[in-house]
Amino acid sequence: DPSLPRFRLADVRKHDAKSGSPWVTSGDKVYDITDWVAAHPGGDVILRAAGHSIDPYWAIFTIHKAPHVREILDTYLIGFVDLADLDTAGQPKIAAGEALEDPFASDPTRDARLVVLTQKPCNAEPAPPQLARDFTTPNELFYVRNHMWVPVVDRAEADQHRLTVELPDGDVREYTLDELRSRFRRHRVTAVLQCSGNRRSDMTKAVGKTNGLQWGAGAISNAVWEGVLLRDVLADAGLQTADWQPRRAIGSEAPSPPTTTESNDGDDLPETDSLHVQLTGMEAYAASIPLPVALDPRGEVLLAFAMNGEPLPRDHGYPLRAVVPGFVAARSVKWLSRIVVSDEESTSQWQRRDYKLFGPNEGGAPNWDRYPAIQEMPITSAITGVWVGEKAIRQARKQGHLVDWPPRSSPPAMGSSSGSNSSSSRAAPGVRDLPAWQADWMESHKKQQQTSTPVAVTGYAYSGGGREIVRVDVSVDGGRTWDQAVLLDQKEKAYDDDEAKVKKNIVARGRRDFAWKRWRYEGRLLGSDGASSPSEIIAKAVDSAYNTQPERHDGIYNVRGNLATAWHRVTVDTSS
Ligand code: MTE
Ligand code: MO
Repeated sequence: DPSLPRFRLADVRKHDAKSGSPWVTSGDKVYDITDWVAAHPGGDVILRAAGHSIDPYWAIFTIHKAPHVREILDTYLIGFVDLADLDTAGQPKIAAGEALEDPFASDPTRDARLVVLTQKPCNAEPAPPQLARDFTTPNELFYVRNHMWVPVVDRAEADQHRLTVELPDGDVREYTLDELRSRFRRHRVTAVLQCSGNRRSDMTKAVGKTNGLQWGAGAISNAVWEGVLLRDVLADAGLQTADWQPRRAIGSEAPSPPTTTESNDGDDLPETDSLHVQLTGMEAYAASIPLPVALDPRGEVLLAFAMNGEPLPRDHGYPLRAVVPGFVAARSVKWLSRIVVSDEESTSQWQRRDYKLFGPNEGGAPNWDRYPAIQEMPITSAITGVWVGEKAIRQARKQGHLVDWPPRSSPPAMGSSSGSNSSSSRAAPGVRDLPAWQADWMESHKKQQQTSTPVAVTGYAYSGGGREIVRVDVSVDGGRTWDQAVLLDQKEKAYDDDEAKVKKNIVARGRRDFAWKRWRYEGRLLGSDGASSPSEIIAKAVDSAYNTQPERHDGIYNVRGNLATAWHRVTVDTSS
């Protein structure tokens, strides 16, 4: 509309975030976003651009935001930038000394050891040798998956960080971080966070193009989270549903059983099953989980403020984040500022679009509503280190990659393909006591041992929903033969064949385990005639429900490359 006025940039600059009447520009257009900010819960995002161009932000948002957002912005158009302030390309001139607004300028610095996929926003994963070296990932090595910039919360003001809780009846409660810490029972849970895009690059290599960040096997990490239980906070806020009446007293282990008495007036209340908990971060990222997940008396959905004994690092949600153990990490909303219990899922594209799985043939413009959002995670595993040959293995030990290797006092028993499962080797019976065919076999096996190359392999395995990893199968010959890896327990010591420990392991299977299991394997690569050749090393895991991984990526291929969980394969060339 040419009848609209033109504004000098100097005037636009005055309409900053503090002005009470914020404006932004896009190209040569000027928008008054005052009403937008008032109407949108995530309106403070756009406020970051107030007085300036929204285009640098737009570049970030177009990754995810639908064109309809632009249409909304167009309704706030009030005019154009004065011709005197436009360059020859029709873009607002940036005055000397006026830096182009960088939304990421206040992002924290990251550990140099992280493998960076994108800098702005930051997406980075630990490199394989460090990935599963420790049971709990050091905070500075924990993978980072940001959709936007890192919100700035001043250390001095963190205690006053506000969490808004809105209930289905419209009631709103506010908690400061300080209140959450002091008024609620603290809870600790060791849990993996894993992005649905973990190992996406494996699927791409095996099948073809996938959309999204091409993660290696490092979009997963494990930490001890500390915070308060979401269900305690919801109870305190006064949430009631037809089949769930909370005990008000904080510290109670479980909510009271459903009551059917008239006096509870339960008829007017919504059913738990029909509700969702929407979680929104300070930079407007949002997602949701079904309410029953939050209320599960065995559940451990946390509002976390600490990670591995330290305040949350900024990249991981400082000062408050949700942690939904066993679920896709996209639900563990960082920089948490708002919770809404609603009769619908979060309307964000991170809930309704990005984290869904279509069939291998369903590309193009899929019907987004056809399938549910990814919530509980399936099983996966990965190889994080392979060392071939005595020398390399010795070096790996020195470098600490195999520090928690099961102690071995004597060489592996003959007849066991690797001996890696036994720390106390049984003595092999004397060759002369055996039938001839077996003695022959032992001889040839011995020869193979001499002509083959030792290999050490490390990795992790994880399953969602609290299902514990019970077994990891490893093949060093492309899947012709298999052996079992040694699972390391949480105290970083290896299980061994000791009867009592095996029993302990089995008993433990009844419980829920939200952590990963790291594993170690030691075997031998057999070349034909003792000659070395490329070998394919494969790992696949089994969980307590006997779920296992698909053999190939073809069958689970999806255009977004989500949940790339097929057997993990690494080819090693032993000819050098
Ligand atoms: N929360 C906010 N506020 N913003 C985000 O971009 N990314 C989500 C989730 N929570 C995200 C978020 C996704 S997709 C993942 S995989 C995890 O955070 C990553 O958590 P991490 O960076 O602590 O590893
Ligand atoms: Mo993610």
